[in-house]
Amino acid sequence: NNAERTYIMIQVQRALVGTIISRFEQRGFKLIALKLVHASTEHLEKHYEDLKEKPFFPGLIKYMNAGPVVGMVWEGLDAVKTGRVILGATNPLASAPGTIRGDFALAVGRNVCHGSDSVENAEKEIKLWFPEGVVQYTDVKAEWIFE
Ligand code: YYY
Ligand code: MG
Repeated sequence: NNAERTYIMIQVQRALVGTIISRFEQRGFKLIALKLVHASTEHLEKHYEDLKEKPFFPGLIKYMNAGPVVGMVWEGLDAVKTGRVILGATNPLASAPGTIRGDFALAVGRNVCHGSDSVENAEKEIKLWFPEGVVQYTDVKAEWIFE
């Protein structure tokens, strides 16, 4: 699906915002929403609600609330799965070099970025972070990227 959307979120403190945006731009995705926020714990608990029984949940919320994040929505062919490939495996130990986590992270609890894991969760996350909606425009490079 050429119009699939994924929600990608990055920790600002590692100073990788530009790098991560570049990788999604260069791959051919279309940026349709972006914001810099210091998310509340309540908001983050909603975002990660599927994980609330996990032992690492409190640490995860604390880490994501410790500084600002950039949240964005990228659109394009298989955006959810390809977005996850660009980010790498959850545990940086298993992330291939060339991925965000494989290049810039070592510890699972400090793995820099979030990416939606299914189309259904992407839709939920996009609504949660961008209740005002995304930006509509024509991606002029699209016909050079999609058949
Ligand atoms: O989707 P993804 O971010 O790759 O992993 P999730 O299973 O959704 O977990 C979210 C987040 O929680 C993960 O990126 C790091 C953290 N985490 C952790 O600190 N320790 C674990 N054993 C598993 C996940
Ligand atoms: Mg996840």
